[in-house]
Amino acid sequence: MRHSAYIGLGANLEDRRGRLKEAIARVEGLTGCAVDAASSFYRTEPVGVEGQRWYLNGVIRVKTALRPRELLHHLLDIESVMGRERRAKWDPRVIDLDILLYGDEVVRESDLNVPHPLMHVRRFVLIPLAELAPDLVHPVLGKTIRDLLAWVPDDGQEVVRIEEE
Ligand code: A4P
Ligand code: MG
Repeated sequence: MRHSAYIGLGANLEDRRGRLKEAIARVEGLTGCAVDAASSFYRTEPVGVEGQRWYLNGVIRVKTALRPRELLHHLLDIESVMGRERRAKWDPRVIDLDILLYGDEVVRESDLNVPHPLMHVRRFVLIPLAELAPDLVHPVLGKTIRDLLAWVPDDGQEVVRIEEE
């Protein structure tokens, strides 16, 4: 498994914790992909949308032999078997799986953007990511995750770590 990638997980419909755990197990079950580390889960204030239920978010690190596009297709498959319906952009969702980082690679294509173009302004991404890799350097911005986090204002972006039961 040559590459290290970080995947952001989010859910804001029923049984959010169960959905995140199920998604992690499904990623672990992919051929050519092993889950190397998982962050805590966090209750997070919805960002960019009004009136939605709070999300549960987390981040995992995988070691993978899959190329970014192959990984994306597998993640989209997992979302769909888990019952995600795509209606409007940023609708509430049973599960959302985003490739945040894939090694130092930069991909800017219509259907695949890595690093995720909004990750550096989102506390619900940076806080769990900083748990796994505070000193990791963002390949485009050239700053560590810890530094990026220090610059993001926390108003409207409350993030609360939840304890494991
Ligand atoms: N796509 C492009 N780049 C990527 C990537 N790096 N990883 C394309 C995954 N997918 C990527 O995504 C639409 C298309 O994005 C995919 O088919 C893929 O080709 P989608 O998941 O269907 O649509 P979406 O989730 O509505 O859009 P997107 O851009 O994934 O939204 P985000 O960025 O996930 O934002 N607030 C809190 N607190 N927590 C959240 O998790 N999430 C969102 C959605 C808004 N507010 C939130 C949260
Ligand atoms: Mg998504």
